[in-house]
Amino acid sequence: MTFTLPAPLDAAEDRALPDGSGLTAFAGHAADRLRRTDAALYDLLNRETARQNSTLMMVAASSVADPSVLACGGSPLGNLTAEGYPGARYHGGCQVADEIERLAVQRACTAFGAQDAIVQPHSGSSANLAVLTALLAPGDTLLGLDLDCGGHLTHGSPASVSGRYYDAKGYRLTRDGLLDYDQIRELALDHRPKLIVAGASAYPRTIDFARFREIADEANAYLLADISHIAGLVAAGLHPSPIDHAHVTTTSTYKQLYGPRGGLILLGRDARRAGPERGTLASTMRRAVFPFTQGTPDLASVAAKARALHHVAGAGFAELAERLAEGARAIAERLTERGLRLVTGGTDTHMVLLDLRGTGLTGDVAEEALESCGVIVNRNRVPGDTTPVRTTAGLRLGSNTLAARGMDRAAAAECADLVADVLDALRAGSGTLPEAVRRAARARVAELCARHPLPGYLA
Ligand code: DSN
Repeated sequence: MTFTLPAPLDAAEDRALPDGSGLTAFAGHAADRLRRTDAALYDLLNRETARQNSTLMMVAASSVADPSVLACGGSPLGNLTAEGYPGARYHGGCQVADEIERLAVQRACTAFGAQDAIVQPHSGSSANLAVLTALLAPGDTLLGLDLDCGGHLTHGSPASVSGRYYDAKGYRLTRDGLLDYDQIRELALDHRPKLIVAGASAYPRTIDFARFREIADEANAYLLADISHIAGLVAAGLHPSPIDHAHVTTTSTYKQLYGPRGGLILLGRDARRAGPERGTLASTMRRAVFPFTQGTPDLASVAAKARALHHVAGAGFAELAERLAEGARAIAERLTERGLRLVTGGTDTHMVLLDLRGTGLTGDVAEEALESCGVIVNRNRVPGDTTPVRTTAGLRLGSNTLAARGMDRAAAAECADLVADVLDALRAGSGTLPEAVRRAARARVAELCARHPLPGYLA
């Protein structure tokens, strides 16, 4: 691919907006400037927008942010350098940013019933690493769900700092793919970890955070709850909340919170208890983010979090969360009726994990065939999987974006039928999808997307 350098705007074109034009004019002006100065990038961004509009996003770790969230992220606030926290910055010019960050903190606390929140982490992973570095010394023991059983890289995988710099032990699942609290307790009492992580990237069932806290207390460990995948269900009261059970809770903001790329650290009843060194647990977490593991925050992203959290704390969010839980149940039921095997046999969340063992298919082949039809999912390892990580014996599906499109149970079941039809044809074709099946599936995707457009997006 060759690129030509964009031509600079001539003086007549390179005009500023008149004073008082406001953000609405700025956004249009900014996009127009991009179009005129960098057609290649402008076209790529347009293509990506069109792709999102015209495909069924069923990746469980994703969602779609309201355009007003994206507007915050693209605002001139992103120009501000502002290390520190509201009222205690290391740079001037932060009066407005301070108000915005305080608003984000207040909305995070309201949405989750938390006592305190840190809204600066650049991602869920950054939030987790900040917590680990604040509560553990290098070499200390932590106990998290094994990556192969659905844990996250930052929960102790040797591929991450969390497994390289700490002595990471992993708990596994029962034969039915469920968390085994007796085993977790046994491991906690044997290894005496300083921190236990409750949370997962690929676990479709309810997590008993109260039980985790009992185990952590018995083992004299901190409990970190990572609710990245289920934060929306937690906020809506459709999954038990860890906020007052865990010492610290983390989440990313771009999954079930329908927010920007970013993370949050939340504290409940333990916020004011003493931290491991000085100050409270809350002030320890604040220092853990800045200056310990991050520098300047992305305040445009903080504003976008504030916008998304306003929605999460608002009246309409429970309906959306209900729809995504219903949608996932409908997908699980329909796939089961169609003869496919699900890890744990179903779901309590937005997530459905398909176990492809015995079908002759692998996750990579299934993912690629579905994508060629406009259905976006991700290959995922399933408990007991012996395939390489980029092959996998499973698929992970989720309902976050379908719910945002307004899809009810029936529409979600249609999506599941589409998935099952493609997988059936792929099996019959020994891993090759017949062109006629692909064409028919694409037409169904186009029809579903047209019937349920992404709210607020360009058609
Ligand atoms: N944590 C990764 C996942 O679950 O896919 C990315 O968000």
